[in-house]
Amino acid sequence: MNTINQILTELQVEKEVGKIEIFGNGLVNNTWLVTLNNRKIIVQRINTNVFKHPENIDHNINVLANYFKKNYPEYIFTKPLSNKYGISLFNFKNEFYRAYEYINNSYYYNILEKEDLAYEAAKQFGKFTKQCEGLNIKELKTTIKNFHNLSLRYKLFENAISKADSEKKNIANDIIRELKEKSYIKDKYNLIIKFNKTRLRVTHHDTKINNVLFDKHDKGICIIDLDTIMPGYFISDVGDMMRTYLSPADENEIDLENIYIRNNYFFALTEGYLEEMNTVLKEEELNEFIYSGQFMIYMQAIRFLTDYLENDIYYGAKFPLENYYRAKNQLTLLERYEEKIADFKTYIKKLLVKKY
Ligand code: GN1
Ligand code: MG
Repeated sequence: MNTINQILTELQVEKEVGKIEIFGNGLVNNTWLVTLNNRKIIVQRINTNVFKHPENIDHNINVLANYFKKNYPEYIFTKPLSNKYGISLFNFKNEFYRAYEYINNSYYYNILEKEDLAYEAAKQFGKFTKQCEGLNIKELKTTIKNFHNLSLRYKLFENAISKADSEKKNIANDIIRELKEKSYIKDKYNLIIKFNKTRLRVTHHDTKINNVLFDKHDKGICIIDLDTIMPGYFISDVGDMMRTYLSPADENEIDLENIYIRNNYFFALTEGYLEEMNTVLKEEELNEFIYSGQFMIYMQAIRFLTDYLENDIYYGAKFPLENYYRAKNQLTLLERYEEKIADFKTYIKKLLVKKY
């Protein structure tokens, strides 16, 4: 019996499997859509090179599901399906799987073509963190240690440079230099942490646009891909939205001309997020709102280039230079973003005076 059938048996789901398709375009886990007679199920295998303790993911999702059930019963929190013993994480031949009910009539986007969607998505992520304010973050586990620790990511990047083969290094020479020139972004991160300029909350850490489900009227239904929910900083969530909502081209775009920043998407995501989070964030955190974009785009550029130098062991690659091109893409995005900082500062200042 194949694994997917085994999972369906565990979950006591009728087993007329019509179709099994690879689903979505996540870089880390494997995901399948299973179409049954009258329902659809998502099955996912957790990448244990990345998530060394899948039980921590399971723990966090259970804590959150209980918390929402008690405090926000209307909130749609996508919990995996459980078997009759309440277990939702299955170990088959040392690989970890879980399954979700597919949410009917839901849609996701890889690239945004309407700013209202940026507003909606940002509101979803803001609302999530805001509603979690009543939960003691000590109840949650860390699913990936140092996941968004930019200081450590920078060290790993330097380490990868020193170990990489010279041919690879030659190809990447210009990007390596430019990323090193931008290490002030990492220095700023160190200061923010050292002086406690932001505090830990429940954050998602992967707020890219395809992690929000929308209904047919483009209203946000819920957030998905909950594996990296853990204690973290709002700059991760806001920054990843800026990284993935502002440009009309995504991280896989090779033609750098297509990468530019759409101001109206920045305004929309800022409004959506702050409508929820303005009462939660402290003034000194609001001051770092724009820095979030630099923080996450820079970190992603470093992560892609580190992976290129380390022979694509983390993200994999569909062609030899894929992660190199992705790093180049993110560096371009960062440059375009930094050109807008002055405008965005003026906008935020006005917004805060006008609204909050
Ligand atoms: C990974 O697998 P996916 O696409 O959900 C990564 C994110 C990166 C993203 C870049 C656990 O997310 O941090 O931003 O790729 N997740 C992990 O596309 O490393
Ligand atoms: Mg993810």
